Amino acid sequence: MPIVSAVVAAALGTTLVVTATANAATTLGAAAAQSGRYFGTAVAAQKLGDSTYVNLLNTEFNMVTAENEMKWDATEPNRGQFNYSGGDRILNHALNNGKRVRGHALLWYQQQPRWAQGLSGSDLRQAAINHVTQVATHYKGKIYAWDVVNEAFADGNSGGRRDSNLQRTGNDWIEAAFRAARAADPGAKLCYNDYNTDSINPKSTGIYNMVRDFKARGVPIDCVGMQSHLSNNAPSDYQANLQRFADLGVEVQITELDISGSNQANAYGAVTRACMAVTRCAGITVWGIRDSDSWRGGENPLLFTSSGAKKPAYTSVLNALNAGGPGPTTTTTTTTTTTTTTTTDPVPPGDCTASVSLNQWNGGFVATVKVTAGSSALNGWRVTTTLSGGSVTGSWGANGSGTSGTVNWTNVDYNGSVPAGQSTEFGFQGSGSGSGLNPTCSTR
Ligand code: G2I
Repeated sequence: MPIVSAVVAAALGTTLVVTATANAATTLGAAAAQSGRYFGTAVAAQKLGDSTYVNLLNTEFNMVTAENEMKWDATEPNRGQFNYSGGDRILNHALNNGKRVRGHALLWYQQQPRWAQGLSGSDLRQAAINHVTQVATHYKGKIYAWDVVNEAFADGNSGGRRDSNLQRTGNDWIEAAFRAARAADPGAKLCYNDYNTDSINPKSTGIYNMVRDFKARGVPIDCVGMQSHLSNNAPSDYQANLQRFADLGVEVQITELDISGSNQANAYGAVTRACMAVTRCAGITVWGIRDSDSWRGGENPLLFTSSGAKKPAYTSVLNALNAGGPGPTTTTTTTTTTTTTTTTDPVPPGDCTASVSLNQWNGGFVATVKVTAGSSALNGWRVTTTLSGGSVTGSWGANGSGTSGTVNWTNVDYNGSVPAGQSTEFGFQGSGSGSGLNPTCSTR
């Protein structure tokens, strides 16, 4: 995407939009945000005291996944006894620094606590579903997307499920988990996450068939996570594979990207471009920050060296994000115009105001809405927007009442409290026009 900056001037009562020269973003998160996407990393709680690590995290990324701290063994070490210390630490660091969080992972055949490994049948099913309910409830309103089920399909040519204690409780364990997660946290996107799904192959096709079936039967599923632990290359049909999932009506998210080998920089660029080219590819998460943070010891598969320097792969990702499609709602790559429209509703002191910054192009838009508290603090807010023709395809930081016409947006748990005079933001993306949103704010 040619990055454009815009000048909005009131001239004789009209709005003048001036398209200026390219003005590329300089961090991964900011570059991804230009198209309404995110760029995230896995984070390990024990590294939050390492200043090089934290500086890179805070500067470069706007999405966070707990590398291990939200898994079953960490969160429910004894049956019915929950421990959220590591997960909360990561979540709070992320939210306090304006980042969103992907929850990983509610159910997985690995990293189960010992007590669960010893269960089977209906006892295990009940424990598993209770686990989903409890953890999703603990984090309710704070998680952007949950990996509800991780790695449930077999490698190889069968296209079927992997054998596991969970699978032996009955084939419907996955849908039961998704339904429980939806009931516990209706605001979180619910993803199925797996690896070796980077091309059109029997395993990814097995997952594709499951997602199609879930959509047909109304089982709640919003996204498919492609882990993308790659070596040297992205498969040639990487983008086509993302696209076929997107065409089922789910988002795709690249959830654990790391790439080893001498072609690393090119391969990272190819993966990033593929995501940018797929309307419903919501964002990319790399599985660690520096090479020394990687689970793939010695393979150096990440974007920063062990001492925290940017690698060539970093530059190719950044360039691809800056050059990519204008947003998850369109594949138009030509003219993009950024219009900044600010609408401020006059309100009495103690109330709130809302303004919108709009990035729009032919066929879609991303709206970032700023909510500002008046002379007293807010404890919950509602913003009303009006869509004239366009419709909402995704949002963050607020719950919307619908996708077209008048939409009421209410705060989520973490951004309802706004000190006097201060602001918070939420956003949404849509198809069609985002003009005339005219946001108004009220307290709840
Ligand atoms: O295996 C790579 C990833 C594949 N997809 C799911 C991810 O959740 C998974 O992440 C890795 C973590 O990066 C590792 O850090 O999952 C591993 C567990 O299967 C994690 O390794 C474990 C070690 O095996 C444990 O010995 C250690 O106690 O990390 C734990 C915490 O450091």
